[in-house]
Amino acid sequence: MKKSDIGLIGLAVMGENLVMNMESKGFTVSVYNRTAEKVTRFVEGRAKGKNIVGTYSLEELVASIEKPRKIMMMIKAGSSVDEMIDKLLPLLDDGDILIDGGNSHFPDTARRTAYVESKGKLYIGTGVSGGEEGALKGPSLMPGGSPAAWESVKPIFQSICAHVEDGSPCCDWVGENGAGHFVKMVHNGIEYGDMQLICEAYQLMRDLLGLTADEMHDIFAKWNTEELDSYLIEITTEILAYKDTDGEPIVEKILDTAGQKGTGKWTGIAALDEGVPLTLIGEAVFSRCLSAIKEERVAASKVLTGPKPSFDGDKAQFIEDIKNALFAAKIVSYAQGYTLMRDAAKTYGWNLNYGGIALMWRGGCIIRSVFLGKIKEAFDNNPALTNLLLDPYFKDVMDKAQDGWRRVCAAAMMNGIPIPAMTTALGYYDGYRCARLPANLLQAQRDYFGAHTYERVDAERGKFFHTNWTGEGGDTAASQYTV
Ligand code: NBP
Repeated sequence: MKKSDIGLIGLAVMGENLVMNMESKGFTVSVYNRTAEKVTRFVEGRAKGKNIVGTYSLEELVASIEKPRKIMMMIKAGSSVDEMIDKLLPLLDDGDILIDGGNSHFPDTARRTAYVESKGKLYIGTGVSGGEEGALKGPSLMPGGSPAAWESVKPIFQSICAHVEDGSPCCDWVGENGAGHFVKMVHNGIEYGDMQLICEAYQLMRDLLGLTADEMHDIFAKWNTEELDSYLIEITTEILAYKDTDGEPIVEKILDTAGQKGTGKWTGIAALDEGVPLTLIGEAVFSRCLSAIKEERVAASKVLTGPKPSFDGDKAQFIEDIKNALFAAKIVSYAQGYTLMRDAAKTYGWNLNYGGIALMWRGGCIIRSVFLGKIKEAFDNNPALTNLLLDPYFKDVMDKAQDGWRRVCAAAMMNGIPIPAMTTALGYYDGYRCARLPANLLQAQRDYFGAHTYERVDAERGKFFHTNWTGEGGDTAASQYTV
């Protein structure tokens, strides 16, 4: 009997759909699940009559796959992946490939790659984005790990992934060890930022302009035909039109407390570790935290005062301004996310292809958008681009969008409407283009209380000075350190 092209462990929503996708592209897939009934249910249900082989032990699974074996785990991230690796390794031959398609944290993937390689096998940790539908019809795939594994896995991954209009696959090799999961983590962080920005646009329209869900639906529908054309704007448009059984918009009946699974938090922590100002994603994570303390907010709303929102300007102009604020802040978010990837690549020795990453995100995943095509062009034109904001196309957009963006931030502040992501993005933009920040005073403060020293504008970089500010401290300076 012909052996399978690949094996997959974990028949939950993602695993099942990926298997169906692989089979539909002509691959024979062996499947295994810890709870055996799920294998039976799958092979006798959705998988019936297809080139899908049910197996009931890891030994049976391994024996059914063509060498070098490729086994993809789509199981709950965390210690279950380590346990599964330890069960599989003794059953495999040298050169076989283990693939983790779960949402694993990138340091775990780096550790597992080294561990599996030390046993003579190869390892891939791949980001999979696009949810259930993406898994079935074409996800964005971001593989990293052992480079030697890529040639064997590439034909499968590049045929099951999403493809953009010109046929390019939304999947390419990202880099060594944890690079694939790092890029997926940043993708998720950017997703948090994009969602928060859309929510802020919605709050401005609802609470300042007093628009109805139907009116907002029409605005988002129009935006989805312009620069903001994206999956998240598209689903927002549909959500705003969706009515509950009583004919009222269901969105207004949903409790305003956001959940999170941790990948936004990981992105923020990675940015703090790298010393990269990833302010927008940080605010997006904190906004979810603020939303979660609903009871506390309700109590505070009865105690703390602020302005009553009122708008008597040109509504159509302000809606255009909100669009510009959303677009400009989104560009800042991607500029920050790309800076994080660039700095992490230096830290971890990855040779990341930034245009290629934009292409991987261009289709199949939650942040897919027309705009990512422009990011690809920017990095194709200049692979060493320091910051997306400096690309001529994006500089031009910022020039044109910023008047409206500033008006929106000012109006929100004056009317007491919280738009932390849009405003922090503006703070970053103004800080990044500021040749002289007030950090001279900050350095003076540090030197005053802790003799931490400072550099001078009239001396070469790297030369440090200390002032005896009070006349009481000595001339001894603290040692240099950077965080
Ligand atoms: P879940 O994350 O809910 O995991 C369920 C699967 O893990 C089941 O097959 C379960 O087997 C298996 N499993 C568990 Br739980 N503990 C196990 C263990 N110790 N040993 C072996 N198998 C174990 O499934 P999912 O939502 O399909 O996601 C799969 C992975 O893909 C996760 O890492 C997730 O973060 C990631 N992901 C999910 C999405 C999404 O939209 N859902 C998108 C992208 C990535 P059982 O049937 O025996 O309990």
